[in-house]
Amino acid sequence: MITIKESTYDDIRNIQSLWADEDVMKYIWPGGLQETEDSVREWLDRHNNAGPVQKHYSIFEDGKYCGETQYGIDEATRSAALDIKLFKSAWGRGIATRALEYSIAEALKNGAETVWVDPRPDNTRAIALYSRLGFVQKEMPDHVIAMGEDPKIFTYMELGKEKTGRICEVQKNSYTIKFMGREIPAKLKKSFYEEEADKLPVVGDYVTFELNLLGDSMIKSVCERKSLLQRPDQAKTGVMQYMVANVDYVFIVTSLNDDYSYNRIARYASVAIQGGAIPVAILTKSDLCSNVGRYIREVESISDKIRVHAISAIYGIGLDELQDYFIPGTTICLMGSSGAGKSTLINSIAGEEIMKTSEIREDDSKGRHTTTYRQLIELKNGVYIIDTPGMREIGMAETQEGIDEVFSDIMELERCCRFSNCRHDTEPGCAIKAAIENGELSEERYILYKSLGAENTRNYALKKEISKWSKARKKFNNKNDLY
Ligand SMILES: Nc1nc2c(ncn2[C@@H]2O[C@H](COP(=O)(O)OP(=O)(O)OP(=O)(O)O)[C@@H](O)[C@H]2O)c(=O)[nH]1
Ligand SMILES: [Mg+2]
Ligand SMILES: [Zn+2]
Repeated sequence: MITIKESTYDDIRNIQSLWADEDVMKYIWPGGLQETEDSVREWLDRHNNAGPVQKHYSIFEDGKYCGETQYGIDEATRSAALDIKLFKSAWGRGIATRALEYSIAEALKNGAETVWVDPRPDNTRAIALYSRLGFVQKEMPDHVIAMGEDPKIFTYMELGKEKTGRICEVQKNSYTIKFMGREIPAKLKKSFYEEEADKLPVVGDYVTFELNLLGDSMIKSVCERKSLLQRPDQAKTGVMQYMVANVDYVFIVTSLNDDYSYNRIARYASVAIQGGAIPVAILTKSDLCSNVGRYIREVESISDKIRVHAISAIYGIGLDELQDYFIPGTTICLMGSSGAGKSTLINSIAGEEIMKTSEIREDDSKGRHTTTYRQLIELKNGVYIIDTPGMREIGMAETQEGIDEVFSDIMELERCCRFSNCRHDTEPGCAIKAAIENGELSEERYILYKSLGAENTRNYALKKEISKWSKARKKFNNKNDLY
C-alpha cells in the first residue's frame, strides 16, 4: 500500500539519505547532496510554515520510505512548481504517478491554476511520466526564468487545469471521461442545463474539462463532432435521442438466424449515413447458417453504400476481413438486436473477455439485454469500440438524407421520369415503373425506400407538432408568470 503524508521532523533522516543518493540526484545534483540534519530541519520549517501554498510530502510503500514530492505555488501567476524524487528501488510500480497525482490535486485545490515541471531533456523517464499525466511541453514563461530556471538546460512542461478527454460512459447525470488511459468521473457545468439535448455530451464525444483528481471533474464544453448518430426515442414522440458521437464505422450486427432482417439493415444504414458514419453490415453466427452467400448477396442488393462481412466470432471465421477497419484512432460502434453477438465480437477482436455476454433464449432466438448501457472501450491496438445495448427497433426521423443516400440509385431513376412531379403510378414515361418491369429495380426494394421515407416524414411532422405545443405552453407559462 502506498501512503503519502506531509513531511515532519520524523522524516529528516529519510530526506537526508534521499538527497545524498546518486541515482536519485543524477539529473539534479550529480553525486548527491550531503546536507546536515540541521539544514534539512531548517529547510523543512520554512516549507511547513508557508501554509497551503507550499507542501512537502513523504511517500511510503508498505511503511517503507520511498521518496518525496512537493509543490510550491507562485501566488502572482497561480502556477505551482512540482517535484518528485524516488529511490531507484521504488521505480516502475506506479508510485511516482500516484504521488504526483496527489501533489497535483493538492496544488490545484489550494489555488494553483497550472502546474509545471522542468526535467532535463535527457531525463526521458521523467518526461514520459509527465506526458502521461497530461503535461505538455511549452516555452518557459518569464516568471519561471526569473526564478533562476534556464530554458537552455531544462524542458519546461505544464499541466493546465483544463484538459481534453473522451466520454466513455454516460449514466443519468454522471459522466466518465477517458483521459490519459484513466477513467475520470465527471459532472456537467451548470450552463449545460439550459442547452438543447443535442448539445449535451454523449459517448464518443471529446470534451474539455477541469480536472479534479479527488472528486468529480467538471465538463466545460463539447468539442466539434465528426459524426453524431441519433434516432427517435422509443416513446414515438418524435423527440430525438442522441446516441454516440465521432464514430467512423457503424457495425450493423445481425445474426444469421431469425434476427436477420433486410429492412432493419436498411434502417441502420440510413441512420449511420445520416449521422456521418460508414455502415458495415456484420452477419454473425455464420457457423449456424448453411447459405451465407445468399444473405451476403441480399445485403449487397440493398445498397452499394453498405459493406458486408459474414463472420463467426466463436469459430474465428471471417475476422481477418475486419482487420482493415482496425486502424489506430478509428472508432467503431456496434449496433443491433440483443443477442446478435455484439459483445462476443468485441471480445474476439480484443482477444480477451472485456464485455459480458450471455446465451440467447431458445424459444425466440432473442437476447436478454446483457449489455445495458453504451460504453466506449480503447483496445490495445489503439482502436476505439463502442458497445451498445440491443435495440428492439430503430425508427426513422430526421433521416431523409441518409435514406436518400442508401437508395441513391432510386433517386436518380426518379429524376428520369418524364414528369418532374411523377407519382410513379399511371403517368407515362415513368422511369421507376420501367425499371421495375425490366428487372433493373426490385419492387420490394422500391417499396422499402418509400416506406422508410414515409415513416420519416410522419415522425418529422409529429415532432414539429410537439415542439409547437411545447413552445405554446412555454409562452403561456411565461405570460402567467407576469401576473
Ligand atoms: N454460434 C455462435 N454463437 C454466437 C456467435 N457470436 C455470439 N454468439 C452467441 O450469442 C449469444 C449472445 O451474444 P452477445 O454477444 O451477448 O450478444 P449482444 O449482441 O452483445 O447482446 P446484448 O448485449 O443483449 O445486446 C451468446 O450466447 C454468444 O455465445 C457466433 O459467431 N456463433
Ligand atoms: Mg452485449
Ligand atoms: Zn415516375
